[in-house]
Amino acid sequence: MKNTAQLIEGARPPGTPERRFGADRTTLRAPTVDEPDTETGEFETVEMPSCSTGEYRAANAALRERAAWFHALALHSGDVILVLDHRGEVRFASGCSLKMLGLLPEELDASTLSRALHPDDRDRFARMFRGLTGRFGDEERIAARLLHTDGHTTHVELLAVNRLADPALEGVVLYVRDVTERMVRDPVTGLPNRDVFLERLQETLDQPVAGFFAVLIVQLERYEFVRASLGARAAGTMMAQMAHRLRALAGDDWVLARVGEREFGVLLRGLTDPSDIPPHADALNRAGGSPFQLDGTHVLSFVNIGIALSTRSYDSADEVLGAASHAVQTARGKGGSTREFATTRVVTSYSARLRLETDLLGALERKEFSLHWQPIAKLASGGLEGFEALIRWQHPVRGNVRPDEFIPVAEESKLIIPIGAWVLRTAIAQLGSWQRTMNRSTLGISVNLSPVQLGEPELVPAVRASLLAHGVAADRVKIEVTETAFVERPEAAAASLEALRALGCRIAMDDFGTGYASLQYLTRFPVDILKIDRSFISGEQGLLRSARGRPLVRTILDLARSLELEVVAEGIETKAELDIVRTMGAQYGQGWLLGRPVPADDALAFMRRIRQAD
Ligand code: G
Ligand code: G
Ligand code: MN
Repeated sequence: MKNTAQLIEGARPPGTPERRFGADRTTLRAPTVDEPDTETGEFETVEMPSCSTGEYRAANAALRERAAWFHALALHSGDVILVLDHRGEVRFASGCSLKMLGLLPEELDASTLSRALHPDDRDRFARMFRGLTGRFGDEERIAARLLHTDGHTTHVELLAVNRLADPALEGVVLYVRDVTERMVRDPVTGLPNRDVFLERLQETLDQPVAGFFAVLIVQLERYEFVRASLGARAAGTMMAQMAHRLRALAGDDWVLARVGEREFGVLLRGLTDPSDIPPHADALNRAGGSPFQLDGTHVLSFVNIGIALSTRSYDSADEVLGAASHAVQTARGKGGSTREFATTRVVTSYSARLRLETDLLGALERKEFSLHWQPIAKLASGGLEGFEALIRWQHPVRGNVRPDEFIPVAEESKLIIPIGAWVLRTAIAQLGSWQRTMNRSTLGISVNLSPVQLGEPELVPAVRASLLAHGVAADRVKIEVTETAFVERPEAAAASLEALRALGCRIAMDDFGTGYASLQYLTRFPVDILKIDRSFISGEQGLLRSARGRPLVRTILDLARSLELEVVAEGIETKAELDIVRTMGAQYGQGWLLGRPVPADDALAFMRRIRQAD
């Protein structure tokens, strides 16, 4: 690099105006060019002493020849060099720099560099350049990205040297070093690094394909112990050996990376069934379980795995990785080679989350929760089937906090267990009271259950106790669960739902159609009712807005009929939507057209009104 730096100082692109050398600048030296003179075999410098016109001309010719020689050398050298004028316009580019940018020599123009710099790097470069042009002889180093004409990005380190006041050059020389490899690859394991993983993950989020994806974080245990006892090199070897095992397991479509000091990231794409994941997780577990050979010793270790599924809606790659990291910590907390699904998006910042969690802790005692009730109609007769209970939280400072915001936090902290128990108790008590007031024992309710509540031993006894206490028949209570419950806790979900059903409750699959592999679950789990997600009724994919809307809803209804399931169409907002789902044969409907969620008193008033109308 240094050699070429000095080389270029002597180079002058052909066609540029000849420069005069002042008395004190009569020598053009190429001191470290280790190229002997072809004739004498000696290293030479071109001397230009003060001289006569004839001598001067001869020397000048020699110089020009030499300049052409240097120029050709620079042009064909393996180095990536650009020479910019004081405005930052390209005056010279070596062949390699053209190759790096994907340009033909004739495509080079003054603005080549400003176009080739990644848009996010242009300002920074310009600022550096402006600063540098005022300081002759100074150099600046800056990291940037260059865009190839085929669209790919090269990570480079730029060394800019100000030779503007050097009459032989009158430019800023830019040496470009490709550091892509270093930027994208972890040198210890040879795997792509965290940045690359996040980039690929973001691409996957941005361009959804069929199926869903999962991010698994594999955390190697005993890494710290190895580092502390055998040293950093041994710890690196341990990671490298683990990486080797992971590569052997990786399918073609896996994205595998080192995402942390002792964490690997695995991105599995194009999954069609969540049951695809456990075998992979088991294989990863086994890979971590065989001994590592470190400095002649065998070290036994194991891994913990955190899993985030795209079935929960994440906005950014960071968020997915955060959720999987969080899950790995939970898994670790349980001790000994476990895996854990992320139960939630990790909400905003930890401090905000913690505050919310602290507030939630006292919310039950302070009686800040209430239930709102949204009517569910029988579509054939237009009569009232019942209500869905929807929790509301009146926060003392923040006011009304949406369930979408606090339920995930409650799930993660397991506070959803007492909160969910309160919802069930309160909802069943309310139903008992309404049935008596309205003298209508057929009135029903739906209660949403979090996956976290499934598997909780107190769940079923508590429901049974409430039903008895309020004289409510179990078949008037529907338990709504989302597909997530089946994915994340299949055994617990199946056991709890079977027990609730044995009690006489009915099970509804909520938000049906938004997940995947739903069909399998319908046969594997006890389900009585499908709630078609509102996005298929009134959303973008809905009945009136998308050509796919109607066939989709019709297919779900056909499926439900053949499996003898009842269907609730959610999100009915207009008369047109109501007519369509009714004609298609959905038994029940729910949505703003039929009634918004309202407090219990309003729900009672609503019942009285429609009874009068009957
Ligand atoms: O009301 P709406 O904004 O009301 O509800 C938002 C989400 O919160 C819905 O997906 C709904 O299923 C969920 N939700 C509402 N009430 C409860 C509840 O009592 N328990 C659980 N687990 N989820 C609820
Ligand atoms: O996930 P679940 O089905 O439990 O969600 C119920 C949520 O749907 C509540 O937030 C409720 O307020 C909302 N909701 C109910 N009916 C409609 C509707 O017709 N349109 C829209 N956009 N949301 C609705
Ligand atoms: Mn629901």
